[in-house]
Amino acid sequence: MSAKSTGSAGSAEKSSILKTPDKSIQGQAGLKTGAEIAVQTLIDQGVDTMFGYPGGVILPFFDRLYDAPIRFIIPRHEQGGCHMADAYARASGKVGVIVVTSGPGACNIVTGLGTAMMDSIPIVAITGQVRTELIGNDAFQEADTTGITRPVTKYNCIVKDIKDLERTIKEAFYIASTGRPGPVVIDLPVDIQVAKTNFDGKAEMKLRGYRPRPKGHSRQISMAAEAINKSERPVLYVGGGIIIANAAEEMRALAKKAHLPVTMTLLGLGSFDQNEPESLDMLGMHGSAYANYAVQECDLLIAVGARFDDRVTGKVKTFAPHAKIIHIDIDPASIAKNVRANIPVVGDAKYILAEMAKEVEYRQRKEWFAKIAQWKKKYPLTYDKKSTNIKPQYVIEQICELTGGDAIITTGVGQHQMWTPQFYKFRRPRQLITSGGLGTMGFGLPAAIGAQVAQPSATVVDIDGDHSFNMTMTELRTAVEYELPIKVCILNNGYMGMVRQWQELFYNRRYSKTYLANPEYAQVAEALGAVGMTVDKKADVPKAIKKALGEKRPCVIDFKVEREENVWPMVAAGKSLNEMDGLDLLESMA
Ligand SMILES: Cc1ncc(C[n+]2csc(CCOP(=O)(O)OP(=O)(O)O)c2C)c(N)n1
Ligand SMILES: [Mg+2]
Repeated sequence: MSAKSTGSAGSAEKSSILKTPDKSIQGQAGLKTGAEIAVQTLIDQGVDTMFGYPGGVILPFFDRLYDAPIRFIIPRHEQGGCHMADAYARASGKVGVIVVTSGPGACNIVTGLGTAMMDSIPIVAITGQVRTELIGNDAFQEADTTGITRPVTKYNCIVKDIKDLERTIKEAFYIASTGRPGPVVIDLPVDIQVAKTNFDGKAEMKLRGYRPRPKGHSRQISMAAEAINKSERPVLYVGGGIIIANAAEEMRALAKKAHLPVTMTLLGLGSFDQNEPESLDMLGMHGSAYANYAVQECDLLIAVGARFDDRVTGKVKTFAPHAKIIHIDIDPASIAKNVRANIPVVGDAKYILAEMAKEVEYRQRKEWFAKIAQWKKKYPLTYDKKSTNIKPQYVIEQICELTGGDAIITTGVGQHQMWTPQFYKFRRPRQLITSGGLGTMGFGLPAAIGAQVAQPSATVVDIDGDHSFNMTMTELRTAVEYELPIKVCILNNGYMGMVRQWQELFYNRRYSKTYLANPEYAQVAEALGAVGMTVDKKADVPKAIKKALGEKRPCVIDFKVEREENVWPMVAAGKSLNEMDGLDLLESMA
């Protein structure tokens, strides 16, 4: 095989990933192989970028990619590839595409699919499969891919007849990207990839049972607007759905027109500029005290594109006890699943919020905003700024400052993931890319790669934990290979910090199995072809960040941060949202 097909660092590969498709590879009708049909249908769906890793039973498909006008990114591990496709989707608003082989390849994307499923991210995954006649025989590299991926996909299927292939791919894109989006797997046996049929690109979808309803009921919308007009103490609580629906503008207009304080979930961050006076920042387990208090004392909670996750609600029984609840969501199954809804509105947030905005009136709500201002003053999100050690929060503040609050930020999972929304002030949708629902360690680095592929001119920073980075650090080589200038900032506390925090608080400081000695990350980075830096003095933090921001190569900065810092405030699992620990500490540092 040539350098082009193996994806080595050869110049042919580098130039091919920059190529944007300008022409169809198979323009005319006629007999085509399954592999040709699959690749052409993907191009017809607007796909110009794919992630994937080859193997035996997906070879006919990969052969079609040899000279196809598609940017193709090969990760070092299929899990990384799936997170890249996911982050590509989150950063671009398009569908992410990942192609892998059967058996081990398909099994390796399960975590990535689960991550996308929990956060409603549109991915189409094509998995090679053994020949149809061998299925069920324990053939070499056979896995029951549809069985394994059923609970982590919005939809999956196996194509057993080449005549169904084009239609199935079109349906996959439609299902992945409409309604409440999610990942779709198409399992594609190798014999279907080489079979031939007539192809004209005109197959129609047959999805009788699947009909997302974008328009909300007009009476429900009016009822919601009326409730807002009557409310003395409203809170707008928005989730990732607002970003997925591209409805941030409509939400902002509604919040401004009706004068509503806005709190966001981890995935909703960026939908409302955190620098705006109405922003209450994030709510929930590690949300701000002012957001949590506001929710507990509000008389009206307007939930949009959010699903009342347990990390948001705390003890459900005592959640927002005085509030009437409006719940707007495209997914009827999400409404009233965890928390009662007084006014449910099923539909597309973009349309519904625009309609609602027409009917709402401005109200001053002086007392309510004064109360919120008091909480903000008393319990700010802060930390010990006088410490001479490198506080992880300080590093994030510096990253925010030096990127002008404008970078795309990805994260791993743990304490650093919670400090990120506390100390980086997000301004716009698709700026924070993080695994919310599944909480997948190892997401940050491949996500930064996927985001940089989607937004080549953006500054992309992965704020990572040491142990999260450990899980997928091999992908640093992928960033080097494709010359993606991502910046990885490891908040290296040596610990699996978030788990250590729970052990400190709830297991009597018995740090059982949460410490592992790490490698020198700067050396790892250099060995993989990236720039590596180590920072162990507070004064060097801004210098290192500036240097990384000016680099064209991928960079890794290993910040040796305070090892036993905790995330505050904290609503312990099962507690009510207003029962926060750490408030005294925040108050003393206010
Ligand atoms: C794949 C995976 N395994 C285990 C966990 C459980 N877990 C949550 S946070 C965490 C520790 C994270 O450590 P690190 O990445 O160093 O971040 P820190 O909390 O120290 O900032 C663990 C083990 C997880 N979320 N994901
Ligand atoms: Mg750590």
